[in-house]
Amino acid sequence: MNIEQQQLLYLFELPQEPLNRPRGKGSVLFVLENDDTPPLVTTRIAGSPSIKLQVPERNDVALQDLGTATSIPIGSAFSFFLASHRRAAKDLCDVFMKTSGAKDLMEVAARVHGHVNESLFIYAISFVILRKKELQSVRLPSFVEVFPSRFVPQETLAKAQIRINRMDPNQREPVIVEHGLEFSGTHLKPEHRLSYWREDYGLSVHHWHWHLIYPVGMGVDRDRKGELFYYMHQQLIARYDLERLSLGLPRVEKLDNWRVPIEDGYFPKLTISNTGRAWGTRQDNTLPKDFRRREIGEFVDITDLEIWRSRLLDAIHQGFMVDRKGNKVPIRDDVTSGQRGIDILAEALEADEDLSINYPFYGSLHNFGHDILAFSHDPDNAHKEEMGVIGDVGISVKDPAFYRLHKLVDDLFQEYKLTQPPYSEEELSLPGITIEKAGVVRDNEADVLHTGWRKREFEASRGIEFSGMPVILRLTHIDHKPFDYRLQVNNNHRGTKVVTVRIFLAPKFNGQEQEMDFMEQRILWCEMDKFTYDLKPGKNHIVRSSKESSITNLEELTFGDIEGSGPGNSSEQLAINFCGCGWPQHMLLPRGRPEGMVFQLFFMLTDYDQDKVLNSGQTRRCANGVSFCGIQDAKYPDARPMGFPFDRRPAPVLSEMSDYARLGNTYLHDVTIKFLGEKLN
Ligand code: CUO
Repeated sequence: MNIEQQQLLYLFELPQEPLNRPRGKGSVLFVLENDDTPPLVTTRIAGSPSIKLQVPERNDVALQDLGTATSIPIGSAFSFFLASHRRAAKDLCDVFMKTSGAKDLMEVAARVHGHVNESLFIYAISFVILRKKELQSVRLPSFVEVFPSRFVPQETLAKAQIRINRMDPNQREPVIVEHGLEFSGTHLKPEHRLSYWREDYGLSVHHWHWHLIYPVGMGVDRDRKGELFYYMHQQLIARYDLERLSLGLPRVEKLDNWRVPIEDGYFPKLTISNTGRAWGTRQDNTLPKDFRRREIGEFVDITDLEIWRSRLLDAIHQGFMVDRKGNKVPIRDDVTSGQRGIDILAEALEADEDLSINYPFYGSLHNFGHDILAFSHDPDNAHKEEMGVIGDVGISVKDPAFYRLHKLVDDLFQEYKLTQPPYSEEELSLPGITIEKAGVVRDNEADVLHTGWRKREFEASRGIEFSGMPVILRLTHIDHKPFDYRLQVNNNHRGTKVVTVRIFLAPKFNGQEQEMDFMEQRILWCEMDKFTYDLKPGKNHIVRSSKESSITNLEELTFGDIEGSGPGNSSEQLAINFCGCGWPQHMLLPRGRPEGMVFQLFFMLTDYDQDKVLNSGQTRRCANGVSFCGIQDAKYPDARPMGFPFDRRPAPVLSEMSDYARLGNTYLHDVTIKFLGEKLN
């Protein structure tokens, strides 16, 4: 572990415990000069710390300099969907951003630790590490280990503590806590059959990390940020629908009527920031109400959401938005300079108050949508209840209502996309290049893929103090057997041709078991991979591993991995420039069915000369998840609209998938996905 990493890693450990408690399994101690917090009296941790991190008094870090950062109570929820909380985050990040180097940041952060909300603290320090060039080598430990209480019910964690209290004090064997498969409910309600997916640890971590890189209201204006908000969430909804169809459930329905009760409740049974404070719950058939939280300083009416949606639809159908000065700004995706229409629309819809073309007029439909749902059980604080998880940027994906809200958001984006001109045959084809054959191979078997359950372990005792005893979380999650894509491609040019290979997956049949038409299948195509390839003249055999996917992240790095003592192949992971963003690799495939479910793979080769963007030798910090996360400090690496070629309606001459498949540079192929449950090897 390098020195920068060592200085910052332990700020993530035990976020709610005073900093003068030992960390790193007793090997690390922050020594705060002139600190009056009483030292820890009882502990089972043997030996004395070998690493002492000295924290001098910092007169430049007075609490009054933190602005609104101290306004969020310690132990309560922190929501990036609330403007007042975003301001608090901005104020704290500004203080941290002024530091130079890991030691300086560690000292400042250590002085702030314990004075600000724990979730806000972890957010701000993560935000700064990801943005500072000099901290490039510092890795963030898994969110699961920092906040285990966001993933495992309080009752289960409390039982682990009771076991420890009754154990022989000399025992050093870790206590194992199992969690899954039923997660938050029983199968009595059909929606609970998908709990394993919504409550997957990797999905929450992905969503948390994505919003950390692409935040609103933080002065971050990254290349095509708005478009990526649309695309990443569109793909998330498509993948959710693939999972629903696998289970025989209907596709998710948009939440477009806020005046009727929301059928599905949600009871997370989790606590906030490892404290005893519980997340709010929502009963079945809760009627959304106007949001009136004086203590947070935020108010919004259902009518506001309706007005903003209507204004956004007007803009989409009229082809322009109106800026703060009353000027008409056209929204189109086929522009050669300036912002694409999808970017302008997304910044107004999400909404980023600084980047929205007209925040007072178009409002903040998506953010306040989260808030109204998060507080629907206690909109005016009459019961002093905490927000629901849908208010938390990490674990909002656990709540079924999240998908209904985001289906509404996606519906608006799709409405816009349908106004864009279809791609011509010329834009879709690539003369001289033919895919002869393409498919997948797993364990020497062609075109049959396997999914099932696996288990993954994390150290809960890195986030929660269990009297100094190690506690391991063993989480059950969906996974699949790795496989290879294989393509046989003919290059009829005389020289090498560089192409982009695009691979998508969609179900072949809809909920009524009918073969889907183009428009039904269009928004269900999930990106599986995208990479460049140098085609030599003549025949080419391309083999690509599913593990290399352009959308996925490698496995989560634990504290142990970063320290070099983890069970995984940490050296291999750390050798790669790893930023932790990306769809979880273990969720790359939809579940399929025990008897097998037919999906279609779509392969497409396009001209890299037209796809490439000029990044002028920028160093690539993150090697993974680029399709959903972009590249740090560089432009998004594909000039085409995100989701190409399925982001638009088809041209009349190419109205079915079979028309697409007749282009030489594309290939459509059936594949079966079998769910093996516990038998996945
Ligand atoms: Cu990711 Cu609503 O934007 O949760």
